[in-house]
Amino acid sequence: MSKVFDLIEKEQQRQNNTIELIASENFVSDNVRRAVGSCLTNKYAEGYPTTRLSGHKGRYYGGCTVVDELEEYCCDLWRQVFKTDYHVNVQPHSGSSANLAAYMAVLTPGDTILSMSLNDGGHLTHGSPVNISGKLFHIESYSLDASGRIDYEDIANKVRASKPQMVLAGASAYSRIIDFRKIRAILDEAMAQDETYKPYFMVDMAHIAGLIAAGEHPTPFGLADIVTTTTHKTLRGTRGGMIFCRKELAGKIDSAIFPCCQGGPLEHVIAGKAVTAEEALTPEYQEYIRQVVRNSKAMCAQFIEMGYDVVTGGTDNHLFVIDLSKTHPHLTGKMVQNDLDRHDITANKNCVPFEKRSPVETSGVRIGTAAMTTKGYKEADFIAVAKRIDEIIRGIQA
Ligand code: DSN
Repeated sequence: MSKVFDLIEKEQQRQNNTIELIASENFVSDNVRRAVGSCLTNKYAEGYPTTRLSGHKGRYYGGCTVVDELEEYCCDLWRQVFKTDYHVNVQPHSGSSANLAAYMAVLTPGDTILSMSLNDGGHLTHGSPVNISGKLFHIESYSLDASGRIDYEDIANKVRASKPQMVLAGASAYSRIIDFRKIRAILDEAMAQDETYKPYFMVDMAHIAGLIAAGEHPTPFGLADIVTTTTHKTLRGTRGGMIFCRKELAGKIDSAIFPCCQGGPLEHVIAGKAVTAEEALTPEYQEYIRQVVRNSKAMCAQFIEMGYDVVTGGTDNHLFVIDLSKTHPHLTGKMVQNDLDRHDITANKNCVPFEKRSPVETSGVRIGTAAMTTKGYKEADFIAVAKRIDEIIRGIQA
């Protein structure tokens, strides 16, 4: 056996034997793995299917008849999953590529993006100074209120004050419903007051995409101009990204992915995305998502009952963030993450709103229920895990 397969076996054992609470991870089906490990990995297919309506059609290589059909099938499935007629591009290799392409499609370097900062629960690619998004664009951040919820009044004020070319909603550590309708209304009002103002509304739904697909979170479709996502979090699919957009932006989005930000698409991964969509359309998947949310609420309530401070005081989705800064000021998120690791529980340190520590230390821990719900955990199991985590935390020597 080669060293690589030894290591894969070790990782398989790790995944079998740990309690996985990282909110962005999940366990894919055997069919997703079959598709991603298939012969499609051998095929080069720069370009788009010949039937593409965006104006970008045709591949730069021969032998693409099958992958053309596959890619269009994949796009059709995802429109069904999200009950939308938006244009969809399934070629982004990741959420980061999808976001960069979305910015490149409609913005010019130097334009202003109004988004949630990484520290407050946003994402690295939403304008962090260390990411290309923060290097190419001017970033303004909207605030959270004292309870840690998005301050929509602050979005309205900042839209009026700095007239961003894009308002970006979406988060990687935010446990509450995001009111896309309210943000749309803020932008509509600003546009009504200034006819020359034409901002784009983009939603990065990566974390909550599965909830949106199952009707457990309000949809951004029909409200946002561009919607990006990954396929591997609550959607429980292969790793990768996608971009949806209003039809009039189709040409810009397609050329921003290829040739601007990427070369050849990963057709084996597109096959994995298609299988993911087939699965997301089943009643079993919808019930899975409902259980993810029930589990998250039950576990979160248990932490609160044990005296923990949960950001926003609860959760509406698949995750929540425990803020240790008041209840356990001597502990950092890093210390808790490391100790949980030692006890075969995997979670990640996370900044909390108004964080005083560095992103390497942090004062919080993010917990998600999507992965262990796939393994069959119910509310009682998550409550038991919460109690175990409390024991471990109480045992940490600061
Ligand atoms: N960094 C990922 C997460 O854990 O939320 C998202 O890309």
